[in-house]
Amino acid sequence: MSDDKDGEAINAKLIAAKEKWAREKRLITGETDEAHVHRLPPGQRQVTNWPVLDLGLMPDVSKADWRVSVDGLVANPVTLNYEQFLALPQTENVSDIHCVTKWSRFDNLWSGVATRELIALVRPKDEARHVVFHALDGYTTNVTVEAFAAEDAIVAHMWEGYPITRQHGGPVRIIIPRFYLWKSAKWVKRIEFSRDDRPGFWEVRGYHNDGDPWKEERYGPEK
Ligand SMILES: Nc1nc2c(c(=O)[nH]1)N[C@H]1C(S)=C(S)[C@@H](COP(=O)(O)O)O[C@H]1N2
Ligand SMILES: [Mo]
Repeated sequence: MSDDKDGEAINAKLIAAKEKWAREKRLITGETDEAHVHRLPPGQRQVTNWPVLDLGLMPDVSKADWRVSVDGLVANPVTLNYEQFLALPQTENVSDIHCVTKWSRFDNLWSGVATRELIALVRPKDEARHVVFHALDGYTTNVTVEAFAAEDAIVAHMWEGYPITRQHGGPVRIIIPRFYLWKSAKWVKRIEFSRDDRPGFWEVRGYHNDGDPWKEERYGPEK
């Protein structure tokens, strides 16, 4: 009997505590960003490996032979070799990647050059609105200059502290975490600023032009 009473007393205490939390709105973070409320975009599942997806050509370029041009509608076009690329200010960031084939991988550590650093170097002209990535396998993909300039966008040469492998686009690839991974060109050789939008390899084959995983922009509007 007295056990029951103790139990009730404890319950009443717990309930009162939770009621107090509710009144105080305890545990509410104030974050309204979708990415923090639901970390997995709609239709995605989490993986812990890193699948390889590409056209299957897998260019094999050594660091000694690798070059990247950043050009088009810019005041100061440049072509950098690997050594010059590494001499630019380096940055690290952590981001989640989301593939249109429905896998997402959380917490990837990238090292490389922030896209903002490249923008500061080449100084895009006012008319530049779009960026086209050209890769060594002939692949292209397009983003807006605004998307290219995102704080977490990076021209990466390391993943988790290791050089990015050939399979994943090494020596150097683009990472733009806010879009599906098809926007992140592997084996990048040219970053071109342009006035007009130029849909890339998958964008002209039915993929969405923007590719925001949070809006599930997998495929483009019907034509
Ligand atoms: N150069 C190049 N970049 C590319 C591709 C490609 O075929 N060639 N495929 C894209 C697609 S569709 C995806 S899903 C991602 C896959 O990157 P991962 O193989 O490192 O996972 O690379 C993107 N970047
Ligand atoms: Mo993809």
